[in-house]
Amino acid sequence: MTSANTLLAELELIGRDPSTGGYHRPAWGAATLELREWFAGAAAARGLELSEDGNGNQFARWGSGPGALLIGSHLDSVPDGGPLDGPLGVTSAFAALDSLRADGFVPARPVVVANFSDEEGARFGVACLGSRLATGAITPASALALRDDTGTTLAEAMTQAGRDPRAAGPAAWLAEVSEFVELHVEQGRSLIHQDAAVGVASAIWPHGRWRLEVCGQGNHAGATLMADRHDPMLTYAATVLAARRVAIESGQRATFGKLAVHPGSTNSIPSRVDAWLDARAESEAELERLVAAILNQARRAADLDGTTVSLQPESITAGVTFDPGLRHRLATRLGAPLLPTGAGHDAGILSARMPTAMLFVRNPTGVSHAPSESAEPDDIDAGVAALALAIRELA
Ligand code: HGY
Ligand code: MN
Ligand code: MN
Repeated sequence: MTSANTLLAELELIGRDPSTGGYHRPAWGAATLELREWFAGAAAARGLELSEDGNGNQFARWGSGPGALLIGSHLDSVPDGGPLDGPLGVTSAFAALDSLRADGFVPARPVVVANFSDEEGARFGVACLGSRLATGAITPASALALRDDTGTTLAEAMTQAGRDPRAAGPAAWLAEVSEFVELHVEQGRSLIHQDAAVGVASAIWPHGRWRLEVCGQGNHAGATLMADRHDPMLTYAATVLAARRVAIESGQRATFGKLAVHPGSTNSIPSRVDAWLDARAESEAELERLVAAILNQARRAADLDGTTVSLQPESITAGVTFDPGLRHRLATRLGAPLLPTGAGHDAGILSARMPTAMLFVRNPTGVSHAPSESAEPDDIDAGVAALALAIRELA
């Protein structure tokens, strides 16, 4: 019987940047292909039936027939991400099965462990690409045409990984699954404040990603008078500061975490700046207001700078209220608090097709999407025990 801590240690070096301790596990990259091999090995070691749908979502099945309980999470990461966002859910799923089987538990219906492909959307820009494709939340045509920063399409990346992109799209396995329970490291500090090792998700905030494109006039950094400039970097800078002010004033969240400056020359005024806005709010109306206010500020800055701006949505995720019956049943059975999250998850996408729930494991610092993301080994064990209890309760 292996604990989730032991299984996590097996993944420790895969895609790890020794200079930061962070992880680079983009979808269809070498690290995630190695992680797929690990997943296949973990399934084989437990006699679980391994399968993969046309979108790259991997499954390890215990038992046969319809009405399965799905557990698991994802193994890809954001650039320089932490060790737990995703992998904690997958390793805890295998560890929970191990502990149940060690106790002689036999589920009344199949239990399936999932490794969802490209949850972070870090490479192709759309979050939860594997579960969106499987549920029809995005069409194969638009997904396969998505390009990464090098211009490689998802179709090309899948082909290079030995997959057939023509198989991408709505998946048959959805008809055989009746609920999904995803365990995930908490990305925040609620459980610390509530002195609880495990929590149950109540909701996911609506959120999305927009590409801000600012066009100006490339020119010489030394020869161009300040009064004669149309510098897109200034418009971008004003927009970032405005986004922070608007988000603070409205109690929502706005982040510019990715930036591309063209041509990126030290002694040239840029001609164009592309920047990516991640905006999240407690309601759809608040999110709309937040993004509109940021665009308005960008346009005002552009008027002053003599530049032009556009803001294009790239990945939009509606708010999710987790199935009230299921979350209440788990919170009661586990004696765990309910808490909302500002982070998106595959469980959010699948909630459109079946009752889903999430279990959160306490994160002492709350930090995530950064190398220092952590959880205490005892809390990780508590998460596995909670997941095992949830499986007993549901399967
Ligand atoms: O970005 C998110 O909310 C999630 O971690 N993919
Ligand atoms: Mn994440
Ligand atoms: Mn995640």
